[in-house]
Amino acid sequence: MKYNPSKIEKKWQKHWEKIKINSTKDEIKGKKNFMLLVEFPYSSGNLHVGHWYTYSLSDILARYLRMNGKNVSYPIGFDAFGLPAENAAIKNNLHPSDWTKKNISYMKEQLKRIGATFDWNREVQTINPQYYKWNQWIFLKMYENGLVYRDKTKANWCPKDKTVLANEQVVNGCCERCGERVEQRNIEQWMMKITKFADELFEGVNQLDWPRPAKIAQRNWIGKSDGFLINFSVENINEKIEVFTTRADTIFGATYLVLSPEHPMVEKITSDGRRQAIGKYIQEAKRKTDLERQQEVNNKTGVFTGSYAINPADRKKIPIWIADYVLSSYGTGAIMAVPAHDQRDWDFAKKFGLEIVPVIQPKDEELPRNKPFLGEGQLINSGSFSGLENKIAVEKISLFISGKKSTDYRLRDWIISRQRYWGTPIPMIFCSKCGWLPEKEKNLPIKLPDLKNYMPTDEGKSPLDRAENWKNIKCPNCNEPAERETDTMDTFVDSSWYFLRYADPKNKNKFADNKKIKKWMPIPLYVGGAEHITMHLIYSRFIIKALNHMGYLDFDEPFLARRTHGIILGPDNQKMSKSKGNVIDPDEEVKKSGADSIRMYFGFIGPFSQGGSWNPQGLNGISRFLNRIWNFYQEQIQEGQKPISKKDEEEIKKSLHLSIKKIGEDIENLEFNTAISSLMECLNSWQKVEGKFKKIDLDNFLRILSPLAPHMAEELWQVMGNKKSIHLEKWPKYSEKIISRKNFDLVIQVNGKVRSKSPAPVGINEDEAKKLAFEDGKIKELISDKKIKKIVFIKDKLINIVVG
Ligand code: ANZ
Ligand code: ZN
Repeated sequence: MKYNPSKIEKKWQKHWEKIKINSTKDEIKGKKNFMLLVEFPYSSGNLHVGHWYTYSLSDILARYLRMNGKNVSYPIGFDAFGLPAENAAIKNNLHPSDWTKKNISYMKEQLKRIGATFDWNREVQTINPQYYKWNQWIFLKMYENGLVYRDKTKANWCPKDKTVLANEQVVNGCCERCGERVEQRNIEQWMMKITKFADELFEGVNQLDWPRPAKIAQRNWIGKSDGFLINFSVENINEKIEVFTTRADTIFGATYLVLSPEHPMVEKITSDGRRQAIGKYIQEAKRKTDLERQQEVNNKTGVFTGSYAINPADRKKIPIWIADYVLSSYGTGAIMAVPAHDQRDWDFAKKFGLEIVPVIQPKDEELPRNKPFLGEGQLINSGSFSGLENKIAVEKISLFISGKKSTDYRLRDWIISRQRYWGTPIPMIFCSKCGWLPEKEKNLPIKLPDLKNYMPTDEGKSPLDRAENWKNIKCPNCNEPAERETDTMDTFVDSSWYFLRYADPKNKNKFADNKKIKKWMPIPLYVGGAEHITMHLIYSRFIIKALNHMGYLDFDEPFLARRTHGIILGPDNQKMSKSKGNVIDPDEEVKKSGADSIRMYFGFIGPFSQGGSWNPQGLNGISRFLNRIWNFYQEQIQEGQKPISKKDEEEIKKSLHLSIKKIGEDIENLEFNTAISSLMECLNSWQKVEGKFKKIDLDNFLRILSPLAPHMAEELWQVMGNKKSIHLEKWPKYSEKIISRKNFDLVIQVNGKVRSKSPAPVGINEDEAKKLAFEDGKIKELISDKKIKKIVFIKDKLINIVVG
């Protein structure tokens, strides 16, 4: 029989579904639960190669863990609200609902074709009102607990997508979704108070088993800084300006102060002659994003206020400036500028001719003349502190000028309102008499109305504003006419807790039952892309901490371990894109080569964390390998073969057990490429041997093949006469003794002359050595009809057959 994947794969996929290999009970006696989480796909299109890569390789781990006694749930769902889906729908001239539903049903078929053992009973779709009801519920609970608030702030506005974006969704000043340059608009927004958890989010990273870059990205995003608050009094005005600095040691070099244009004291300290210039400057600063303000390296702008402050260290008079390189949203919105030791301050001082006073002398070198010195050294020009190591001076100086210890974070609160249609309605009501009121819990879910015209508007209003019947309601408080909030939620709210729902996807009374959550959470392993290193992972950690803080969860980190997968590039080593014409259609590939070949090829392409480039030859190589396995078993089941020799059996067992060990370890470490190499080595050494193999060895080989090529392994398993599914089998045990067994070349002599050599395990006895010698073809011939007179055996060396 020939290997025909398209014939066997469908058959087994149906069978597995029937015998429920993949649907997990909440509890199985004697087994530990393990929820293997993979990021659920956006349903803005079909599955692309990247999805297939992640989902099929993670499935290898899921199957392996099942064989190793874990009660594994491998759930999946669809992240179906949001900008990308809505934009794609508009482009395709379909209602977002029709578009996403169509995608979901096609994606489901695709997911089944990979042969992945997804736990379909736990499927979640974020567009299901029974799902987003809990977005609304979480929002209301957070509102009750002061973790949601409304504020008019400078927000990032994407002119193309016509919506506000969170800071995390702005990459280098552009919309993360469409690449358009983001503008600043002052809009009232719903915000989630992620900053309340800044320290917990920062410290919590330490205990996580995550890739280093992911941990670093989390810490950088939160941006914790330990420093001091220092007061500068203003000359002739009874006011103090507080600055935040991490470098109290440099205070004797502070030659001017800078306030951000938004600083509340600007008005007060501006001298009359400077008022006009300052007013104009403030207007200009308003148009820039924080990022632009920080990036303007060569073009620092600013204006002098006309006022002076007193440096508390040496009582010197220093000018107070206003400049937009100081942000209002960080520290106190005011700085002491030390141009000799800070690049931004240096640029500014050079441009405006301000004084530069060096206060740190580097150890064995001169102070640079045309740039600031940023390193460590000894204090100079610093009164009684001169001579101290600058690091040691930090605490001493801050004591001297009565600075207050203070920690600051770069993290900003999360703006979650979007002026777009395709999202969860925000469950708030505005009454002109009573103000903002939360929707009653019993009215949830507030369903997204079906709108014919869902196109975004230019004036920053949500399309839901057109849903008159939906929008206009009675105030729950005074019964007068009131209006629903028409903004919808950022999709990242939907995905910040979806994994909780996997524990109990159909629950009507809670986002998930506590007992069930306990059985599965926190998630032991989360597999996903490097692009989610901040947004999704920060938001999820935040929402879990918030739920924990409000008493709804008893853990506060959702993902104990995280592994990142690489990406699959096109055959030309470029990122796949339609315009480059290098897109690989996984459906076509599966049709041609079968899911098992694709799975194994993905595994083989490179380390999972790095991905690799698609190479048709590589895929052919894997298909040939699978064919070799197939043909090997076809030969093995034929009748009338001689059993293999004892010696060969030793070799067979050794390479098999080595593979059992290696493949197991590799799969656990998500190193599928080396696992597959080891399987190849095993088959290579097996194919050097002729004769009928022992069934137990043949069965064990299929067991270790089964997570990698589940369909073929199942088919051959049945061909071998086994009845139950191979995917209910245990991972075989290897024997350390067999693996570590060493071979030596047993020298075989006849009448004292070396006639042959045979690999033999170290320590074999005379009888075993005799057997090996008599099995040897050459020796057999030489002694065929002769009489054996004597045998000389030297352990671990030689055997000499004396014949007459
Ligand atoms: C004096 C000084 C001297 C500073 C020196 C740095 C170097 P990190 O570490 O990122 O937290 N800073 C404070 N508030 C700011 C704001 N709102 N906008 C822009 N810059 C601000 O940075 C802390 C440093 O950033 C602070 O320490 C302050 O400058 C500046 F040789 O104070 B430093
Ligand atoms: Zn009212």
